[in-house]
Amino acid sequence: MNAGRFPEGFFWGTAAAAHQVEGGNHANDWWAWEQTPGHIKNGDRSDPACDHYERFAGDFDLLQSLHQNAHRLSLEWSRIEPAPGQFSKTAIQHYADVLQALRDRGMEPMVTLHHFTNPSWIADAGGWETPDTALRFANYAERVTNELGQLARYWVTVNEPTVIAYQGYVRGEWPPGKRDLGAAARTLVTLLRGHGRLAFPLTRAGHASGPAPSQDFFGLNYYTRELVKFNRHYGAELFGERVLPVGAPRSDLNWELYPEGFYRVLRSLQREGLPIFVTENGIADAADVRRPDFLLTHIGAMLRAIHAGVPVRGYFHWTCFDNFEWAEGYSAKFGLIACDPVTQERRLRPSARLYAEICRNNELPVSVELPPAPLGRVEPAGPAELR
Ligand code: GCO
Repeated sequence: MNAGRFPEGFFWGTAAAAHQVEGGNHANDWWAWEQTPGHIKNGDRSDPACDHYERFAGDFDLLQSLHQNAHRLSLEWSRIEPAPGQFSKTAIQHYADVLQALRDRGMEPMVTLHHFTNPSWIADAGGWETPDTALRFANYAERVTNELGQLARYWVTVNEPTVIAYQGYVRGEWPPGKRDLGAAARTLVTLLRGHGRLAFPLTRAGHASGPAPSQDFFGLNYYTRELVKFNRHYGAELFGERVLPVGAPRSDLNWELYPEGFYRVLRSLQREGLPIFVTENGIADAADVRRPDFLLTHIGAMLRAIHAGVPVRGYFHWTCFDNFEWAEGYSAKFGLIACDPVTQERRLRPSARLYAEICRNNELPVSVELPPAPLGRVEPAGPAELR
């Protein structure tokens, strides 16, 4: 039913974030957070991660050989602006080299300006709870886009602002480790202001006269659905207790695998009338037993949405290499390619080859039926269900 070709020029790639792959990021709030026992599973730390800061050229060779024609990455603010107003020429040149390396390999870069980490000096000044952070973020972003704007056409301002607020200020499991709904709300407002401040110079819409929207495409990160049921003991989470359908297929992190939801979200974005990029979609699956089916059913759902007229322009699988998965450390394996943080050996999982076939042919090789969604009895999602 869903076999078929994707539109010409469709972007196929993977997504990653600086702190999760680079190694050596010691000047941000996450590195400080990682030093406290109990914060990260197994006491893991983000250095060395995939040592991608040093190995990016070889890594891109590998992704290119897998027929990927695009790549989403993030810039590490704390490297670029290690102290207020002091910009590192070395770091900016490094990212220029990274973007040029992608271009040289025929891979379109998509650049995220903020992917969860804050320079230590931003965290010390109150992080995103402080209204000034919006301005500081805009200053950094303006400098970066001035210097690197010629090398990338696609820019993402802030990755998953709601996750920052939820994990850092509602659940308190990420820095700054607060449980305070008011702080979460303030954080969201500042993140939105930061986005708004710099989106207006960045977007094509910003050059038009009159009121302008603050984006010229949608970036969708889709992993799972979350079902909640009312529970009066869950005040801190707005009375929503997470539940999972009994018997539903799950990832290693206990996230339900639900491709139908991917289709539905894509359809719901159609009315916005903007191009859509799937900026993340993936699964923690160390054994790679569920990932092949995950790829086929989710890419099938995306193709079905395209056939229904949804303007999806590209798909970035999360992720290329197993990497530092925040509070889960190295225990959650999202990579198409396994990466050992000790030996730095890269090893292709079978899914990497399946995805390469899809990228090479710009086509879904088989007809995929979406599995029926179990929705009858539910059970508590359990502690592994972090978001
Ligand atoms: C997020 C991030 C990624 C994660 C990925 C898997 O969604 O939290 O953008 O940094 O690693 O989603 O959890």
